[in-house]
Amino acid sequence: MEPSLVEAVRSGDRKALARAITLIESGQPLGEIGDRRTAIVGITGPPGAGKSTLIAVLIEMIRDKGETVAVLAVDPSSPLTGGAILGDRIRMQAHVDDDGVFVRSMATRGHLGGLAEASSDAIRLMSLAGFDRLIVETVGVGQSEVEIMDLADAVVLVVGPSWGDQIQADKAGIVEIADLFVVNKGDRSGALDVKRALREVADAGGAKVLVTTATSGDGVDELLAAIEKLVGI
Ligand SMILES: Nc1nc2c(ncn2[C@@H]2O[C@H](COP(=O)(O)OP(=O)(O)OP(=O)(O)O)[C@@H](O)[C@H]2O)c(=O)[nH]1
Ligand SMILES: [Mg+2]
Repeated sequence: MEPSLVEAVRSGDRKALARAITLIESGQPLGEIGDRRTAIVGITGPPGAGKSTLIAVLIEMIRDKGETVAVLAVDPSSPLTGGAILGDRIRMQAHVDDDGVFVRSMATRGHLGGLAEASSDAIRLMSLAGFDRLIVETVGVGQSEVEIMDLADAVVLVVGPSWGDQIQADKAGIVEIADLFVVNKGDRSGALDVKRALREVADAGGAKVLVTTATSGDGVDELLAAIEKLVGI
């Protein structure tokens, strides 16, 4: 990519960042851009678990602390769950004119270079742009998610209260790469059973298991604190 554009991104130019990501989406390789500046927090999990809803609450909390935040949602919004795309959720919460929030979605299925490569380039670029926080949302529990999450400094796996049976059958290994587990929809029955099942796999690696209710915000402050501890501030 054009060095002057990369330099503009590094200097904090949000329009340049948006343009550079569009170029990546159209297949342009990023190349070497040097070290990242912002730690990458990956939030992944099955469709409809509540990842975007949680991220919208996290954005509120991060902004309340006076910090800036960028979010990349890779392949957002599964048509199966009817989940709103993250950008819509943020707009609903009136961050559309807030310069301290940058939200971008990337639909990359069928992308020439593959889902993992294009999104990895976009993530590296966003990490250069000088935000205090960087969150990446991916949907699913497959190999692409594992590849994207390889880039993250901390991986949070969000599941819903019906995910118990899936934990042992996790062939792609997303459970193994998670640093923190969240059972969302704590207001629904079954959440505590899933927490117990996750405990067994989490304990070995020392990862925490939290329960949240994204729609009410319950437990999300503990989630933010746990994330901050993982990426070290
Ligand atoms: N009852 C309940 N519903 C929730 C909770 N969190 C999210 N939801 C609902 O679950 C649905 C999916 O939420 P999303 O945040 O879009 O989930 P997602 O994991 O981002 O979904 P995809 O991006 O499509 O995979 C929406 O209708 C939310 O309102 C919760 O804590 N409790
Ligand atoms: Mg989502």
